[in-house]
Amino acid sequence: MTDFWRPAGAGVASVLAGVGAAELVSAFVVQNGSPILTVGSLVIDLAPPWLKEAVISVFGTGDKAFLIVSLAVVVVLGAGLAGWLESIRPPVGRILIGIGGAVGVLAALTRSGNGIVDAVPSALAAVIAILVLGALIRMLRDTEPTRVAPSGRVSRRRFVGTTAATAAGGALALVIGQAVANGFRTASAARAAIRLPQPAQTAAPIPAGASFDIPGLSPIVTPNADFYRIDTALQIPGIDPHDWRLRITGMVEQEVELTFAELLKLPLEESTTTLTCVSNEIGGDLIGNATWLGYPIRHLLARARPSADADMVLSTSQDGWTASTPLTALTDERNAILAVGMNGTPLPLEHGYPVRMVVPGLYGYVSATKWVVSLEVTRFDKHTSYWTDRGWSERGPVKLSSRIDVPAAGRQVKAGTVAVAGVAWSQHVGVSAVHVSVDDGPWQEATLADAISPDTWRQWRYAWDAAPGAHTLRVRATDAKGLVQTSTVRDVVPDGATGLHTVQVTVV
Ligand SMILES: Nc1nc2c(c(=O)[nH]1)N[C@H]1C(S)=C(S)[C@@H](COP(=O)(O)O)O[C@H]1N2
Ligand SMILES: [Mo]
Repeated sequence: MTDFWRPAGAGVASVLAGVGAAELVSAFVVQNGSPILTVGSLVIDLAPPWLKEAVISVFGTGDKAFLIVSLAVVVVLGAGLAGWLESIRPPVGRILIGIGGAVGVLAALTRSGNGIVDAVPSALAAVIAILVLGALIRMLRDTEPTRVAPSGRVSRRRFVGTTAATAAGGALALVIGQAVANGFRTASAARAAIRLPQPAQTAAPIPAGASFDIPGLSPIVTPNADFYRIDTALQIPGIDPHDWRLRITGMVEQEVELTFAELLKLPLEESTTTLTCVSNEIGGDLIGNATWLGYPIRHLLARARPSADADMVLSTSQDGWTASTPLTALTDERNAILAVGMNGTPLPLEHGYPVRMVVPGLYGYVSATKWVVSLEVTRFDKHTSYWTDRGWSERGPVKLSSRIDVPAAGRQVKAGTVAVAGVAWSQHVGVSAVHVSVDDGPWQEATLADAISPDTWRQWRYAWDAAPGAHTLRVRATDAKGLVQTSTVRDVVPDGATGLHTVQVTVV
């Protein structure tokens, strides 16, 4: 093949397809693995200071744009070269692309705070580009005349059309990926700049006696980084707080609209509340306890004045997820809040930044709307919500439950006194007792740590005199109203699991 432009075009189209797909994947899955920006950052790190200064003095604040454009030029030239080389000396073109991909992977792995996943988009870009280039060059070969097919087996026009379509698809994916990632970056930057106001009312202090010092026992307050995350969001909504609005509409006398700045000026209150997912299996870890900073929803609803026959509030997130919460749970004296802070920081993006709902006593699927933007006052017989449309119960009060954290299931422990410990919860009612049974023996009373409030879980411990052999430990909680946790085993669908957490351990 003596042609230059056609194979060079195939090279550029292949790389566009690869990079486009990778940008899309990085925006939706990895969050910060954009191959273009990763390599760009590496270039910034490696560039000698004189070059950086020269670029800044010429381009000023356009220095980043200059970097991206230069990078794009280098990539396009390299891709064209790879296409041409592939047409005259396969697989040299594909090897060149592989080297480009390796630079991306290396750049991703050497950024501080990055892990293996961050290298996935660059690797993916290279793999896709190599496959596409192989296919396009094969197609190009088939356009050449042979003895049996004097005008080639594939028309040139078809090759050009396929190459153009590949390039266009890649470019589109790249633009979409960048747009999505940009929203996320804007939100992250805005979050970093936020100073949360001092609470007008601080949380009930966490008593020193609320925590036992037992390795492996869940900390009484769950650090944000360890807090379970459950949502339907493939891409975490990137909301600029300047654009955020909450609208209260529906069966109200007065519609209410609130900006983020207005929300922060209201007297915010701190409260510690344990959040649980209805999908939490017995013994599961879809539960966490945090100190939230927020504004009581009941005050906002009082401004809106719901009509007397309303019984539900349909909350909607920016990405269209909905929850149906009993109106009374938002207007009674419990601490149902619009939260802006979590354990002393603005809400993490994945936990609903800038604003989410937290309602003590209800499972998340009927109450804890993250990225919340609207509250529609309505009726249960008029509207359903995301999970109630999918077979989950209309009402979702949290069920009394308990969990053994230590010893962990399957663990070997030394004979003698063994600390058995865990957590128990019945949000908005409170836990009054926990009992442990060894090998189906009598229920022994465990020691409870101090309660923070009825809205939070409670640690417990039991000193077990363990003899060698295989043993079964079981836990059972009693709530503040005297209800004893049931041993009846029920699945999480439709309104939360029941049963007793049981672990097997070996004592040696
Ligand atoms: N926007 C939105 N909010 C949501 C959800 C969701 O899918 N989308 N899931 C809910 C469910 S089922 C639970 S259990 C809690 C989990 O909150 P977390 O991820 O902060 O722990 O969020 C709730 N809020
Ligand atoms: Mo959930």
